[in-house]
Amino acid sequence: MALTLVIGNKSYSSWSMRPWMLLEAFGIAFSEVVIPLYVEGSKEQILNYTPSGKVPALIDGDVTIWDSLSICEYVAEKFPDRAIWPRDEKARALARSMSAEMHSSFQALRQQCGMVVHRPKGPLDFSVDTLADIARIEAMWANARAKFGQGGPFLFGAFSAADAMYAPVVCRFDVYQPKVSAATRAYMDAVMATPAWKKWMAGAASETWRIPRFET
Ligand SMILES: N[C@@H](CCC(=O)N[C@@H](CS)C(=O)NCC(=O)O)C(=O)O
Repeated sequence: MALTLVIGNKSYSSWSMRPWMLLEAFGIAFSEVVIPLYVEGSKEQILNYTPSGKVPALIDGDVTIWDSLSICEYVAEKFPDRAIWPRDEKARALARSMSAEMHSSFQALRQQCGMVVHRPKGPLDFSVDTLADIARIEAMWANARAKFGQGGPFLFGAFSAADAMYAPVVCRFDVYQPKVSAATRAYMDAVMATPAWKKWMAGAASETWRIPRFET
């Protein structure tokens, strides 16, 4: 049975981008349903697919999985032949910790620098809390790369679920242009060079919907 991923606008929906990038990067076949968010009828449309009332959701036959991180876990279990999480136990533990931290943290960055892929590039007056989030993320990325990044340009060498979880942060850093280290920039460039990234951005560019309150 084919997988279906229900997502929001590619221009704004950072949570949708995560499992979408994962499926694409690993060449896992799926069809997508895009629901324009925050317009009349959006919620009802989402509720037709998932009781959470939020995207993303993955439909696999009669199984519905919602919430970005649990979708990554489901995909990892369903495709054990792919290294969705790093194969090394210690690397995997770190990848999961970093992904969980992404999922539960960085409210300041998320609030001040919403993902708006077409926003003209340039910095804001970043708050102290946003700068602390950025510093924490850079430190985590550097640590993962130093310990486990030898085999490639991604956090754990080869692309993994951790990179998918941080892809919208790469977008935010690229769009809002905080000062980052050369190593951070090199990692961002590697993510932005993936076919999955380019395909997501091409999809976003073809969208006509705009959510005025997200435009900064
Ligand atoms: N913790 C959830 C967050 C999901 C979420 O907040 N999705 C937003 C879009 S990025 C949404 O569905 N908003 C529509 C709404 O709340 O009506 C996840 O990781 O998937």
